[in-house]
Amino acid sequence: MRKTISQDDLAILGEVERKVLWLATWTIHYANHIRDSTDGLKVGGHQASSASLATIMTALYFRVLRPQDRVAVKPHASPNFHAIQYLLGKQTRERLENFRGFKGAQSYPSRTKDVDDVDFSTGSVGLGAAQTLFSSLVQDYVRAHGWGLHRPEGRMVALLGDAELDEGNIFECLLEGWKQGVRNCWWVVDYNRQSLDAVIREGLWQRYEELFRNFGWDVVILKYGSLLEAAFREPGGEALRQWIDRCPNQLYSALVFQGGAAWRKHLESDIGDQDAVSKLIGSRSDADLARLMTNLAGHDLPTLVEAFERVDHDRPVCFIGYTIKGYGLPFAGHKDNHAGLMTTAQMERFRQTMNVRPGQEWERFEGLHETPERLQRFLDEVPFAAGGPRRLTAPRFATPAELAVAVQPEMSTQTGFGALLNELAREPSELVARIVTTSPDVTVSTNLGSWVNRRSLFAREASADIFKSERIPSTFNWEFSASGQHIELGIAEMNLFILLSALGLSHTINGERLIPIGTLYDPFIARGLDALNYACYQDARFILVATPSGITLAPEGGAHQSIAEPLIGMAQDGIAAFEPAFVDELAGILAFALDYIQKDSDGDLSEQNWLRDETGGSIYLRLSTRPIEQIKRAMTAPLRQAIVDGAYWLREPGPNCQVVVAYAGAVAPEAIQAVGLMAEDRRDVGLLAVTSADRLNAGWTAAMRARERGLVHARSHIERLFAQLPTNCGLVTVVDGHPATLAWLGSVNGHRVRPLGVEHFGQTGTIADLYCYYGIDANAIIAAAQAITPGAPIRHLKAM
Ligand SMILES: Cc1ncc(C[n+]2csc(CCOP(=O)(O)OP(=O)(O)O)c2C)c(N)n1
Ligand SMILES: [Mg+2]
Repeated sequence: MRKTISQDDLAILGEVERKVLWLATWTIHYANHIRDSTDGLKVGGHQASSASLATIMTALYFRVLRPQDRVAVKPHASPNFHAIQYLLGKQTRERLENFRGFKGAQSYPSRTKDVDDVDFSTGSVGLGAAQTLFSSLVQDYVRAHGWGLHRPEGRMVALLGDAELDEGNIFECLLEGWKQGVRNCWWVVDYNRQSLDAVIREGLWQRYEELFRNFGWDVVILKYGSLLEAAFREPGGEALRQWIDRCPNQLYSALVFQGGAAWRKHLESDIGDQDAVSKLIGSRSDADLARLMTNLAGHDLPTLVEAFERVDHDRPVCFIGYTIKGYGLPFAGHKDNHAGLMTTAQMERFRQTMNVRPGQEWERFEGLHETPERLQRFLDEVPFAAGGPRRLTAPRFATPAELAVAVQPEMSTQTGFGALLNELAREPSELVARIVTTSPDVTVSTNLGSWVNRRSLFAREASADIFKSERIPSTFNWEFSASGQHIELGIAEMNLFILLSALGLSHTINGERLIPIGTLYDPFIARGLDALNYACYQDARFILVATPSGITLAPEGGAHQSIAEPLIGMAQDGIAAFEPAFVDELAGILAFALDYIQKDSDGDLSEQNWLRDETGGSIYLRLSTRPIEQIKRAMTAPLRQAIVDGAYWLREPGPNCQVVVAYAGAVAPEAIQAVGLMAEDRRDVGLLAVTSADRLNAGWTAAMRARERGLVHARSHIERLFAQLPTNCGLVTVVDGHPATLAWLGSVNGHRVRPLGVEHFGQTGTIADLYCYYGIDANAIIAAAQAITPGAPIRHLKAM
């Protein structure tokens, strides 16, 4: 349905646009020149970038968007967003005054740090746009399963800078979106032809247009505004159009910066003395000529509103909106304007042109022509803001205390994971119905195959497995249906993490909770790391299962063998990392994980529980393909708790303990063997099974901080475990990963420590070859123990 905007509505929208530009510009100026508490780090990139998007954002937020729509805002347009929310009464003056300050409005829109309803956190360019695409897919997933149908379908909208399209993840997600039939997704490109350093290449829009069309998107090029379009219809207008169409980006930018007289000079000398067009140019003052020549569609409200409202389908749309970086400000168009900041004198002039009286800078309606009553009525009726809280909530699903799994005498954690999911897949519970698995082309090799056989693949349109209908035997049944619970992705790991981010925010975006589980090979976490970081930053909730891992993946060799990932697991905020050795441990951790990812983190974090478990988070399980002998034991509640807290004594150290071996993950057999072989030569040896270096470390750090703040009784799990250890015993730690993962254990009580692990790229070989070569086998553990503890030589130590 084509709607046209009335002159009345247009007038008021124009007033609002002025106000958005003013408030965003003033907010940045205030932070730098008035509050002046930015530690010398002046705001770069905000003033010009915000001005570039001010009109587009005004058209969207105050006219086009609906409460069910969700938006990812280009990082440097954050001041516009906060200004818009301020006008709508959702942002405070204090926070604007404190823009970029401690607890003030954030430099880049942040779901977790801002209070004004940011839908998606942005900052790392390219990720916000992809987040909207995957959020559209998640919305479809949710609705295809029959959930949330009482709510209207929303559009997922990204406002992105033209230089963001340089990021590879953009293309990865476009391809995936095409495969999955993405709908209801709008990308609005702020085509100001400037990035941070430079003016961009000529004709990029054509590349974009072809690219988006190839991926099935509708492309709407918004080039000229209504003034220019009207001028083109005047006599001589066609010559003007040809000139501007051919004008190189650099020259156009330079003329924008220089203003009316420069436009006239160039136009006259380029077009020459042609009657009609000379008249067209000559009839305008310098100021009018400048206004005409900079009247690009991205700064023209009627054109924008009309273009947005004309869309009457749910196919994805890319709008390429021509804009001017710094539009309306003195450095408009200047190629160095990214970090440009208006001087106090320039701001003073701008204040006057905006009719803002000194001291009235924060007044919402100051300097506008419409009456405050009329403006307020308009704001009260803005459709986008009419829907109540934008953050939705969803109830938690009850989780079982224990998960069923048949533990074989020998088993790997990866096999255990497959078996656990296979068992879960049989259960008709609500929780299991909400599980959605996904994997970047490693579904079968990460052992999700039997889960997928039972729960099938998701697609909005069903399709049969031809191998099955042709009766060709196959272990896997790849049937697609709208009720399927596995989303099969192409190999791009960035897409995995952005999809997990979108799935993991479904409770708050769609009001429907999902339990996302994503699998990939451990080394390829690095491939999607920034997307993982942003997923965690916006508090998305998911379980990441990374397998295989480490040099234990022996024959695969070299860089396929992950080294740094345990440290990533420790250092990455928002995700708790585990590396179990035994399948019963994994079962306990997975049961914990299903509950943990559903906990909510509203309100201040309490340090009552040193692991901040009350706030929940995501989970990372580092698993292995190495089958190891399982321990026959009954799982007790205290053992389960210790596993979840990060460690337990597999063999308690005696009162005269000389050595403790602390291991994590697949090297358990080596640690167990080494302890057995040392027993005759070292007293009371202890064996510590570490299931989560991350949580052990986090609890320890938090408890120390709490004690320093006066909570003298604060104790962490590792401090309790080490409480009885003699001070002079030695500590050997071993992990198939970087040795720093466990090396810190020596600092807990000041024990001498020898950390074993892998510091250099892997090799092809057998597990035995590699454990020996990198020094994480039983012999290396014994050698380390001998080196750091006094006493007779350990008899079983082979000559190395
Ligand atoms: C992944 C990433 N790399 C680099 C940056 C630093 N950076 C911030 S904005 C920007 C250029 C943005 O250009 P564009 O997207 O065209 O937006 P504009 O400044 O024109 O508004 C760069 C390189 C970033 N934020 N994220
Ligand atoms: Mg740009």
